[in-house]
Amino acid sequence: MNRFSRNVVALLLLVSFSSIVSCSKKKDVQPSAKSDYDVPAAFSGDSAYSFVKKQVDFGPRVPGSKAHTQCGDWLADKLKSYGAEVKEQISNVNTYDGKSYKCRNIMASFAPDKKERVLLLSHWDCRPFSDNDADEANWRKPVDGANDGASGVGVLLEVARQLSVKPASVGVDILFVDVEDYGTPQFEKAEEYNPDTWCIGSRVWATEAAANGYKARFGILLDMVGSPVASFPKEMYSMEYAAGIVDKVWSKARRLGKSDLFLDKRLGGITDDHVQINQIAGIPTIDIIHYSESGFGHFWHTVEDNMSNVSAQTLQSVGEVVLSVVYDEK
Ligand code: AHN
Ligand code: ZN
Repeated sequence: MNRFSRNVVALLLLVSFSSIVSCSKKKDVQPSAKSDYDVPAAFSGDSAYSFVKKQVDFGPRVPGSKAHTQCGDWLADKLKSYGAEVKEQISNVNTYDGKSYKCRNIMASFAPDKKERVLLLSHWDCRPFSDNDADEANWRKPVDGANDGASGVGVLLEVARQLSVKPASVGVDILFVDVEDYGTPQFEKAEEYNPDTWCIGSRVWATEAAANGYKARFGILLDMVGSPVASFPKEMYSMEYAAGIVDKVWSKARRLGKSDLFLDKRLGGITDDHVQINQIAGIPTIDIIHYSESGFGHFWHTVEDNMSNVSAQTLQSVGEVVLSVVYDEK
């Protein structure tokens, strides 16, 4: 073969190879029609994972503990470092056991002067009890809260980092609420289930938001979004108060190929922070929360809620969906 024909063969190989590649690519990424596929926002699941681990490394962020104070300081500093205006709402609250704690809600505002806003939130405190543990000896130990608490916060810290690089068209408020997970433990047999013992920080925040006339187009709560075997059904209160937002987020997830996580299936209502935001502040807010007919996962409210039950891939998927929804708001 002379040099010319060698070049022709090489060129032909290149052309046919790239057409194979582009052909298989099209098959992989296009579920049906061309317009049915969205490009996801840039988001690093590894970065989110490192933010989850950082929180867990402080120790259980139980109200009143040193780990709680240290982690709260770190969260506020981190949000400031991304250029957000950070405000803290400190109040004294009483838990089911009659104890009093300093409740510390932390809110970061991106583009605080914009009228059109989106609210993203997670709880950052840890449950002081592992009352769902099979071993009774663990019931009064706090959870590490890798999935229950740290996962949502980790995703939202990475959202904040991305917003510092590429701002959204609308203003974005990232809210970390405190004292969500101090609800009456199962071992307090005398106590009736009382939903008011949960979600104390978000109730404080929503009450002040209502008084101050705070407005946002919608809110998205992230709760337990890190499990390697996560599934997010359409939660009942989210459907009741904000069906259009559920549709917006689940449609985005479908167009990003994440329907294995964001299930097209309705399931029962969960007592969670979004209920407070809906009922008290009147902001249509949904809950992206991992649960199924069998509960919140085998590690939920046990000493197993640690980094071994957090996946960078799940964090990546949730972050891509949420941030892509935010960037779509004009
Ligand atoms: C109850 O179990 C009552 N609510 C679930 C909300 C929750 C607890 N999220 C995290 N921990
Ligand atoms: Zn919990």
